[in-house]
Parts: sequence; C-alpha cells; structure tokens
Amino acid sequence: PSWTRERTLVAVKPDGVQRRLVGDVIQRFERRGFTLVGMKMLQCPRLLSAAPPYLNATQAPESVLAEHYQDLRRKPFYPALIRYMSSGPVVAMVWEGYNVVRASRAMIGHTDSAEAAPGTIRGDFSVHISRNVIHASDSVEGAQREIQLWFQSSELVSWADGGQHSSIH
Ligand code: DGI
Repeated sequence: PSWTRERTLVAVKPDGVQRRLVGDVIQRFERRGFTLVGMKMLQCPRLLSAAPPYLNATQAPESVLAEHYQDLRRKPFYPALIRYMSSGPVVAMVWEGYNVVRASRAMIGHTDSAEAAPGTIRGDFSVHISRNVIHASDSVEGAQREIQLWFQSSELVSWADGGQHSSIH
C-alpha cells in the first residue's frame, strides 16, 4: 500500500528511564512493525539549553523543553512538569510507519494514568499523570515540529525492509 512516510516523536521520560522501561517501549514499537529512524539520550543541561534557532528565528531561542511544552506554559503544573522532565535522562526516538502518529497515541494510552487502559504503556506502568513514563506526538503537524525540535536532520536515517541483504556478497 502507498502511504506517506509518517513519522512521530516518542520520548521515554525520566521516570521511564529510571525504571528501566526503555527496552519494553522499544520492543512494543518494533513488534508493531514500526521502523526506528532516530534515537538518542538527552539530559540536562542539553534539555534546558537553547532549542535550534531555525525553529524560532524571530524570537529568542527557548529551551528544548520549553518549546516542547509551549502550549502548557500557563498551566499550574507547568513548573513541576519542567522540573520532572529535566530531572534525569530522556530517551528520544523517531518512529516511522503507516499511521504511526495515531497508532502510537493508542499504544501509550490516556494522559491521565487513571484513565489509561490496561495494555497501553501508561495503563501498564503509570499511576499518576505527573509521572506518565512516555511522550508521543499527538498530531502529524505536532510530530513534524517536535522532530525538528529534538533532532537534527542528519541524526535521522531512512532504511527499508530487506536493506540488510545488500551488504552480503
Ligand atoms: O500529550 P500528553 O502527554 O498525553 O498530554 P498533554 O500534552 O496534555 O500534557 C503533557 C504532559 O503534561 C502530560 O504527559 C503530563 C503533564 N500534565 C498534563 N496535564 C496535567 C499534567 N501534569 C499534572 N501534574 N497535572 C495535569 O493536570
């Protein structure tokens, strides 16, 4: 089937890394058949250092986390959210595949852990909205913005099934 190469940003948050859930998260996305095209770890000070200037050429560059959660800036929980997200390493990944944005939202489950269905990542591992283990972009446009924010284009690869055979002589 033809599909646009939809990509999404997935990030294992500091509590997920602390609890050794990175492998489980990767396994779920791999088993589903999605393609990993980028992955790295970030921690402070990088998480709180300036976002790439091309994102926001007209304004002073904000930190990666501040840009990432710009829509939540006025929420009462925002300062605690930034403290939590910068409290330890984060594993950021870009996954590619058919409808990967919508599918990964279904896989991570509801933002509020109490509402997250068993079988989803949050429904299996999280007990509170403020420690919900994982992030995934919530729209195709949001995914494009977040991928540009977290990754340089040179950090992403394109590869297709069967490519491993090309190096066998
Ligand atoms: O896209 P989501 O992560 O599912 O949800 P979101 O974009 O609405 O919120 C981003 C994160 O902010 C969410 O994963 C956890 C945190 N958050 C959202 N609403 C609340 C919250 N944290 C607290 N403590 N209380 C909230 O009401």
